Amino acid sequence: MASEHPRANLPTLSLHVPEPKFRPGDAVDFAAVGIPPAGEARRPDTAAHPGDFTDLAYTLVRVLDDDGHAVGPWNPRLSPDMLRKMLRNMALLRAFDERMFRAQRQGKTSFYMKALGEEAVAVAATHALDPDDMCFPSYRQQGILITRGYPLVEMMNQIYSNRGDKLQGKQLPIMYSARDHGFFSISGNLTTQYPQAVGWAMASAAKGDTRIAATWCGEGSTAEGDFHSACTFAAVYRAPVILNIVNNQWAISSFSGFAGAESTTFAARAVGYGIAGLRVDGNDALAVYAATLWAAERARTNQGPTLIEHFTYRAEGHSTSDDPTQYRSAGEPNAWPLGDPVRRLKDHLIGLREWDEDRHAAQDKELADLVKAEQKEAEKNGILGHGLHQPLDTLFDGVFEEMPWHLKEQRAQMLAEETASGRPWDRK
Ligand SMILES: Cc1ncc(C[n+]2csc(CCOP(=O)(O)OP(=O)(O)O)c2C)c(N)n1
Ligand SMILES: [Mg+2]
Repeated sequence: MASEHPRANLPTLSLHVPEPKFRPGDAVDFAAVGIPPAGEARRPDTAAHPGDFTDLAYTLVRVLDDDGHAVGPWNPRLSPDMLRKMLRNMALLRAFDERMFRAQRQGKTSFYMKALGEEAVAVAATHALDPDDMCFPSYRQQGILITRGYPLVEMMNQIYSNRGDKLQGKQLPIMYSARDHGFFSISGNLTTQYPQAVGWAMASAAKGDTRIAATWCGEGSTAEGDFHSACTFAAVYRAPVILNIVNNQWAISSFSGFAGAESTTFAARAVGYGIAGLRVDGNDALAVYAATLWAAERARTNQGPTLIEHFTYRAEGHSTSDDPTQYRSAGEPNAWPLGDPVRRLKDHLIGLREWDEDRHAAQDKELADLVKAEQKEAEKNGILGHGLHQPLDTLFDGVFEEMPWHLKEQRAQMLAEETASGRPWDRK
């Protein structure tokens, strides 16, 4: 006779629901985060087969040691001038973020996202790429534009959605687009940039071009289907693309465990696809630079894609709409074992006797003044809440090369209604 439960001798099934180690109020100890010594990871030839160095997906490529020395086979041996340039761009990114965050708090824009603690990821990678390589970023790689010399005032015009905004207020603040700087339009829909980057890289190869593509997404975004279809295409066609995962431990209030971090590394995703995979200390500008240069060389010589996990930490809230004290321990940022990327590069330069604290403080002041001056310029074009900055009829521009008939009709209807309402649309 059947028992009440069809298989009463088996345990009932249950699900594992990940839980972060530390919640608000908890003391933080990151000792369980395995940090291998700098200089330990091997550096394979760029022509090596991905299957021959899968170990690099489970360790950390690190160049800067705890004393600020550059050690091991990944040391890119950059000139002091180059190191100073990189440091300056990272510090400029930090100054820019600080100022724009404050502008949001002052009600001058509706939204901002900082990259605090992650400055090395975008800045060092951009220095290692060629200026005409095509970037497909997420919303946290404003360091690409800053490193490529995109005018800060243009970034601010976009953040303010003002008269000077080249995107005519059509994008959420910080979702830049700069074709002439090799910076693809940012999308709020997570990970759409991945298949786009792979498609662009495939087209570059199909046309016999020499330019490669690079893309970035957060660790949480690797859970999107787009991530996986992009990896399949990149692997199958050996597309000349660098696939970056910025593992900053958090996806708004969800910790990395919800995207799979409890079971394996994000770089290990590469192994299943047969893609070259590297796991890199994302707070070490020299490691990020070296890994990107290595991946770029693979792409340029038709060795195919490389997936790089940048192991880092999001030191502040997800965006100006977020309050991280509600879901994580306030002790986390300071306890993060890989330190502050700006301080680590600064210490390295000081150790080389190519920099000092006074010069650094003077540079910080100079950069803060520069950002302030650019902000003043941008604000001449308007800020949030000071009326409509773009004529209403531009609402329909710039989407289709030729406007379809139904949009023409809608535009005409909108303008007719505006006129009939007696309120002039142009309230600049
Ligand atoms: C398809 C989609 N799903 C959800 C969201 C909402 N959302 C915006 S950012 C974000 C977290 C992303 O985290 P991660 O990929 O780790 O990137 P990070 O913000 O840490 O750089 C989420 C869930 C979205 N914008 N698009
Ligand atoms: Mg994240």
